Amino acid sequence: MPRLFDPYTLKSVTLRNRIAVSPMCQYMAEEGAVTDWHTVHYASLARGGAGLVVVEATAVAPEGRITWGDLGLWNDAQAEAMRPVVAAIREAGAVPGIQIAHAGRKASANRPWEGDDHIPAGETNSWTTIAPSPVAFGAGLPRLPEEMTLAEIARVQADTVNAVIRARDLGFEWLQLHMAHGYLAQNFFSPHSNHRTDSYGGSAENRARYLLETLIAVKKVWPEDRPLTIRLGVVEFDGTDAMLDEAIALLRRMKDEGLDFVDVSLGFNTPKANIPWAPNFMGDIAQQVRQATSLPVATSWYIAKPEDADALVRDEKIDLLMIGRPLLAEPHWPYRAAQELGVEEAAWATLPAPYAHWLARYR
Ligand code: 536
Repeated sequence: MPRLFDPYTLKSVTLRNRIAVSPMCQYMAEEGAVTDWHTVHYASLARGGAGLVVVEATAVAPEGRITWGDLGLWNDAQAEAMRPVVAAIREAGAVPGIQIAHAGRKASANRPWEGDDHIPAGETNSWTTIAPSPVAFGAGLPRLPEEMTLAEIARVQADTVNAVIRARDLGFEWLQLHMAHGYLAQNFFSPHSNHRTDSYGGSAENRARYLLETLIAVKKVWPEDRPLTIRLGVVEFDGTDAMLDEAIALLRRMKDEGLDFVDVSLGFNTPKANIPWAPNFMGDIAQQVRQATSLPVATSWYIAKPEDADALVRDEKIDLLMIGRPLLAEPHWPYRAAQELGVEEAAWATLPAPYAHWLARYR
């Protein structure tokens, strides 16, 4: 029976435990580049003891940023600025991962604590948004995106490959392509946002084309021995259940093309969703995806109690826990979790020596 504090190996990568820091946007970048904020933030999370730290959504192109404060990897200066983050994560004993993203029709917004809404056209930090179809998200994000031409689709896919090359050369060992949360890939996948009549729209197969093609293109440049993963929105909670079946069919195709792992998440692609927020509510959905695809999975969302997290791993509903917000409150959540679960040795292994030495001595 696997447990939360057992190591986890995928391809040539071994994590010291099953706890992964979920990618969490900080919106603190300058021109897409890492600032001191990020280096301290990621060092702190890695020192907290997780096995894997996935750096937040990092845009493949300027118009693919959610806000002006998003990280990017569309130029070499951004890659250079990212180096200390990779080093800090590795130095703390965690594996450095990164989420590569394009925000599609949700781009050009204010930072969440400054409104979280679209910045009106013409104002500072506002830019033209692009998506599969000229359909706005709706409440809060009303901007009409421009419909992408076939050339623009190819351009964003090329940008994605170039960002992945930069991530690879920086030494990131775990790649997550962001295909969830109402951003560009999810815009293609969902009939809420994809009304195209060409080969990228219509049938489920056509709506999946952008995602599958992007994975195949990325596979060509991402090293064979490092995990190639995606975060996919598999449920929308919009009153229909077509999406989960379509997601499973897509994941099976992707597995044949070299996908190693899926982080099971939500669509967040319509404001009309009715999400049943509750502790562990994604666990059974993750397990369903795991069983139907035979891919290893992670999930997230309202999993904050160590015993719940350990149970999800023990019951083989998930292979890895992607934990986000509880770590903002308590970066050393893994240490507390190991203590609560009675895994004494693992608890000490989560801590850097200058902390562990003194905590072990004065108890
Ligand atoms: C989803 N979010 C996901 C983001 C950025 C902002 C918020 C992403 O994938 N880049 C979310 C929904 C509800 C609560 C917390 C987070």
